Amino acid sequence: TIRSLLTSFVWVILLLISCQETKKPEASKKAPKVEKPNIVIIYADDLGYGEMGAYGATELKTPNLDKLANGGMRFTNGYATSATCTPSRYALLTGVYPWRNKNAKILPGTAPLIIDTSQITLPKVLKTKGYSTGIVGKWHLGLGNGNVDWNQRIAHSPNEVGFDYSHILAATQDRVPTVYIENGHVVNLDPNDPIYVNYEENFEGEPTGKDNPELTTMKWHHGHNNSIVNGIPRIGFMKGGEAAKWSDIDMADHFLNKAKSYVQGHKKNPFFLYYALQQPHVPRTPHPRFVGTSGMGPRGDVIVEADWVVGQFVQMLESEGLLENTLIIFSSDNGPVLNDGYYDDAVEKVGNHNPRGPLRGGKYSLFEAGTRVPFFAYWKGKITPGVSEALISQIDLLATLGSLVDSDVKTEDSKNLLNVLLGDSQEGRNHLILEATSRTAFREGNWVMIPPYEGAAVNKQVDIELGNSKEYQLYNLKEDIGQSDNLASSHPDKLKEMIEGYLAIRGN
Ligand code: NG6
Ligand code: CA
Repeated sequence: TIRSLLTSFVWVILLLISCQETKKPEASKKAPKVEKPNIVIIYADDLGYGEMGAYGATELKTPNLDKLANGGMRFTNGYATSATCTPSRYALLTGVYPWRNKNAKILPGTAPLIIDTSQITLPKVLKTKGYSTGIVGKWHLGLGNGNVDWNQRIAHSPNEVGFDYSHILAATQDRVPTVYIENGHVVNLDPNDPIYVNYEENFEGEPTGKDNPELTTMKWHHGHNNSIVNGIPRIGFMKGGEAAKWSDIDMADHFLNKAKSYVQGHKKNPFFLYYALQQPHVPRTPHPRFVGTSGMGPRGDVIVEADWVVGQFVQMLESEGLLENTLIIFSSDNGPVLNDGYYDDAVEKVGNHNPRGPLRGGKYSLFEAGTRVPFFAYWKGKITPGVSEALISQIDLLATLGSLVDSDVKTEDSKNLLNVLLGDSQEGRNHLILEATSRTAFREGNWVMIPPYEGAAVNKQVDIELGNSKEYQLYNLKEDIGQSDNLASSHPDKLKEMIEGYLAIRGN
């Protein structure tokens, strides 16, 4: 009988094993769809939560963006890590919270590269899986080692942190050097007219916005009164490099053409393109064919222009037969600002358009509009159109896209939210640290806690509430998306829990 017991035992084991084997294919069906699509991240500069039709804009027409947003997974709780550019871009590419790096602040055009060349980056991860990697557009993460000779190859550029190809503007459209840089070389530089850049002092004899207003076609409101290029006074001083200077009004077309030719040159293998638009950051310089199209002055016009370039880019993917095999992610590096330093009618002509949507604050702010931004993923035939309330941050793209290409790359801060991105799950992050000009706040579930900060409540120059208060602030975003009702004193237990959660990540 022991024998018969043993035989039945063996049978049971065999049965179990065979069951498991027949189950396997089913299980893998449920796993995230792992293929190797091309990946494109289109990243706007200072585009607010309420600036696209798909996010509730009524006055501004963004048909091309809306088509992608409504045809993909559109996030209503999608965040940039920060309320300014450099830190958000740092997190997007490295998967590391920018407040962990003291250099991740708005950078001058002469700042050294702030990503360590040995650090993990999104393009590096994709490269290990056979991707070609390119960046076209705004960089703003520093170049060189702090003492760049712009007339030589710049040794520390996007190419040293994972991009095979780069065609960039160094910092911002309002900062010198106002030239394009391709794979570390200033484009169109005439060796007989070398280029020099300095953020401390002017070069002798060079006009500035401050001293030569008669030479400017755009007037500065605050900052922006150093070297004048194309009639626009900039931040920082520059000399020489005449032939290399970009044309502001042609910038959108210029980057679009570079983005298109990058794709066309790399379509045989999977590619990753980081297409970083310059709009609607200042100076707002729409191409003449977009002037007047929004009725809101240059700021609205460059958003219409940005929408158009996205439409053109997608049309190219379609005509190349690449649309079904390309995942497109769209977002913005921080929230909106109207007057960011030039008199350009942004405030005067905004009319009924509400760049921040229902949110409070804007660029530079710890309130929601600083960091909550348009965020959607479009993948024709793969992502079923929908709206997701899941909490997701750009910092998660490293682990998420890593997972998509079958890499198990991890950082402490980046979460693999592939199922969320593809719409198979609504379970996003539990919590997120929000950052604005080195101040931080904590979101957990639907609650957000802003610790006390010294400093002005409002930045008067840009007319934005920064989120500073001497008191703790606690908001329930589910009931109060506009953050009008501070519940800190009426909900002491919740406040305590939020402070503990915050300190556990942020440290004391
Ligand atoms: C600020 C500039 C602002 C903009 C910003 C960077 C002044 C007074 N203001 O210092 O115009 O350039 O930096 O914007 O100079 S960001 O989107 O790149 O972070
Ligand atoms: Ca920005």
